[in-house]
Amino acid sequence: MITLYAMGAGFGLPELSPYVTKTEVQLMMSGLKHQKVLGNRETAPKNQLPWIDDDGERVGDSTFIRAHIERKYDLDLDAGLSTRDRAQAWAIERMIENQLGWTSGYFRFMDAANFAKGPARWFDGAPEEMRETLRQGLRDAVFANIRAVGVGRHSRGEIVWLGTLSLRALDEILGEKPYLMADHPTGVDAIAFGVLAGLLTPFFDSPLRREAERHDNLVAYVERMMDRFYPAHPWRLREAA
Ligand SMILES: N[C@@H](CCC(=O)N[C@@H](CS)C(=O)NCC(=O)O)C(=O)O
Repeated sequence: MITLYAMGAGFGLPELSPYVTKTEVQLMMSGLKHQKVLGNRETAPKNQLPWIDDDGERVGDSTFIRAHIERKYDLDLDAGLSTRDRAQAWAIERMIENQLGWTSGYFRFMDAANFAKGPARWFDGAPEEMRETLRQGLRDAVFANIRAVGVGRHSRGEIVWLGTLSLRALDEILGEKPYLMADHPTGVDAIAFGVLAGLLTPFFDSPLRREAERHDNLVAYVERMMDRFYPAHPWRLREAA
């Protein structure tokens, strides 16, 4: 039995973390029996979520988790894709994780209003005298990471511009197709969905969310993935339809 260690639902999303979403969706795609529990970074093999415990085998990082389940259970989440399509899927995934995800994260953590209504609330249960220090510590740590990858060195407007380029690229790649690489979801759709849903959730306002909302095909794509993998989740786009 596989146990997925996750952040859990929140911010209008079925799962707070785009990377946990990626693994959860890929586990659903695989058809493997699994359970999801709340995890803790301190006890995770790579000090990040997601990680899985597969019958005592601990695997950290969404990409290594996918490789593990594909190898161990003889699965291929990109079945039917050509070698060239697989190469493109890998490049798209790297763009989403290494660039778009950070620009999205910037507005979740560095925008004061978004931080206050979102991540800051994780410390509501901490002793009052420690609360602000813990909140500031999280914000500083996330900003150090965003700066280390380069995105945090740019102005807010430049970060919107960078994220917009990735959104335009995804719009072009998806076009009128139902999923990024095929007429059914493949591995890369899991992270594309996770990051785009995190950007489009109405819980947070940001200039990048408004950019994403301009792309009708990406908005419909998130709704399609939500319908397929989280049909019970009250996603606002479903309500509006
Ligand atoms: N490369 C990792 C990224 C995972 C990741 O960034 N997880 C975040 C939650 S969304 C986390 O645990 N961050 C805590 C930290 O970096 O200290 C993966 O693909 O799993």
